[in-house]
Amino acid sequence: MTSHDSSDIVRTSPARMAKGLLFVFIPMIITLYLTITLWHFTSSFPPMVSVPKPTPAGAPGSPSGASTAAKPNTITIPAGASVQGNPSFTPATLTVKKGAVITVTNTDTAPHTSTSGSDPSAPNNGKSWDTSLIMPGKSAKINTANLAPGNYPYHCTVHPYMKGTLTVTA
Ligand SMILES: [Cu+2]
Repeated sequence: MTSHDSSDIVRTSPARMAKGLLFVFIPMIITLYLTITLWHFTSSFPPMVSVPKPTPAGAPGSPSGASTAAKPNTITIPAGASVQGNPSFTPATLTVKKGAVITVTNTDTAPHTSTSGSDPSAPNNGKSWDTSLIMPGKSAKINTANLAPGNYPYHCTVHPYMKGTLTVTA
């Protein structure tokens, strides 16, 4: 009965195959799920990346960069910014490396935007970026990955006298 033996092998193989595949795919799916979950978690807390705060005191091993950047890649809209003459964006000029993702935080009581272009009538108004309305206490991101190095004046569409400059370096 050799034919019985061979049919037995044929019948068990798919079962083993399925088991093997399950052992491969279940950990794969779990890993994928965890990766995606942690990815979102990590990207939703960008300030946590800048943990090495205590190092700049000593910092003998880091001669490059990290010298002047106190609040890297951050623009703050201070309270009172909606009143003409008050500081509108701090720092007024922010310099970042191409690819940096800037967080614009509105600490004022009025909604504001950061919109590229020197004013709402500029031909390039909003062409490079537009956060749209940032509500009080909220923040928005400006991604510089697709911006060519250079100086970018920007303004607030709600209060066109609110102006700032973003400088992107290579
Ligand atoms: Cu505004």
